[in-house]
Amino acid sequence: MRILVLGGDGYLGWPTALHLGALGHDVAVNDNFARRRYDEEMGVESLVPICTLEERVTAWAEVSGNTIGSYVGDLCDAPFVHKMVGDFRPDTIVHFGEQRAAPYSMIDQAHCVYTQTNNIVGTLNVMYAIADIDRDIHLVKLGTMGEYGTPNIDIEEGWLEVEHNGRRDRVLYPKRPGSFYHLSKVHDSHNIEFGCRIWGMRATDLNQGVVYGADTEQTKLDPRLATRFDYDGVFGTVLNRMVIQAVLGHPLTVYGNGSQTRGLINLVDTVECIRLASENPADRGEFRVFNQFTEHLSVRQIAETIAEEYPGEATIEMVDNPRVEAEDHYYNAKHTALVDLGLKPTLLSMALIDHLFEVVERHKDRVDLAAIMPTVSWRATTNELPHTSAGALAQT
Ligand code: NAD
Ligand code: USQ
Repeated sequence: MRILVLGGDGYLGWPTALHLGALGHDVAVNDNFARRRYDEEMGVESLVPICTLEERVTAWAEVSGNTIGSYVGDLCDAPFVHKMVGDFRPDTIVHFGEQRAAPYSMIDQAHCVYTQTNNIVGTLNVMYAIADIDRDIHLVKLGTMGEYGTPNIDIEEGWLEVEHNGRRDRVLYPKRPGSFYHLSKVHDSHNIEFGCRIWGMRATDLNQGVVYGADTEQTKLDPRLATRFDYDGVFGTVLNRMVIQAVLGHPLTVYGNGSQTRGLINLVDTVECIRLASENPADRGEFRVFNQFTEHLSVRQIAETIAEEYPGEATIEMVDNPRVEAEDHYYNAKHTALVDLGLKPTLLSMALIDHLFEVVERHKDRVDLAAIMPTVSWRATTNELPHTSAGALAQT
């Protein structure tokens, strides 16, 4: 299968490209390196050192004997996207290529507008390229569990059967997300569902939970194949951050009372879910939604698990929640579709956490302690971050 991975230089996109390549698929990646520029803007770096895309692709050819093609360019550039899709002629497009940090989107107006423009326009350009070039191309799009928010009813996989005033219908599950970033994913989902209806596109929207983990079978083969690992208060995600905090002797930062519950998934399962979705495409005209996570834990449970497992001393600090989010809430989200396709979940275990401690120990000298505490408040419309003119950097 020919698979084009958009955002293929990122935390998830790069290991996915390697996983698909290792399984014999013909893979190319696209990226505009926006993520590397957010690092410059924030003054931070990935904990694990990462090579340039060119070096990564060369290393993969040396290690595996396989080629990964690369298309460097911005998904917001419509002619570029059309040319890339027409040139590579993929069977499947896996779309990771968006600004993905909720705090980044909440810094100020410029970062909000940049995030929504980048994500929504990029996705529309991909949809138009598919519609014009080949409507059989299967779009596998990364969405997020955060699209649903925390409703007081069970969360279904994308669709909801509703009975209202004696009539029934199947509707898109109502969304109530918690940041302008998460909202960009909701807008994408609605646009893609519309594309499936009007153009007969085939699409799978993967509503993924918070990812944790540092490596996969392929990224471990050579240090040049490593993927990024973020820990800062803007781009670091909760479990990865808490592992680093434990190793550094920094208190584990639980926001609010820590009862807020999230779906989690290990990086090795992410790449496998993408394979399963790609190899089992949606039907023509079908907007298929899978909830992509393997277990759910409250933030406090995550902190307690890491603190208990850490061989040294680890303390937990309840930090004033910088976000506006429900802390005590109902949570029961379905996630059976990927298991039905063959996913064998990798659950959080001592072995996995111990491995993460080892990775962090190896690179802990690279951590900037000043970047750990949260700096972005959901309540403010401006803040004290040094750079507030987003996008300027990201789009150069
Ligand atoms: P990432 O920021 O590491 O990777 C995204 C990549 O997309 C980056 O390399 C970036 O440079 C690229 N990109 C952004 N805008 C682009 C544009 N206009 N043109 C071309 N490339 C562009 O993020 P990630 O953690 O790998 O996440 C990938 C996707 O998965 C995102 O869409 C994210 O919303 C989704 N997701 C991530 C998580 C998680 O915990 N990391 C969880 C659920 C969903
Ligand atoms: N949290 C803490 N302490 C921290 C960091 C976070 O308590 O130090 C809490 C947050 O308040 C939130 C939860 O942990 O309640 C998750 O925060 P996060 O930063 O790990 O994840 P989130 O902002 O939701 O975003 C991440 C990815 C995003 C993806 C999303 C999946 O950055 O791309 O879409 O996870 S989900 O959460 O299912 O929407």
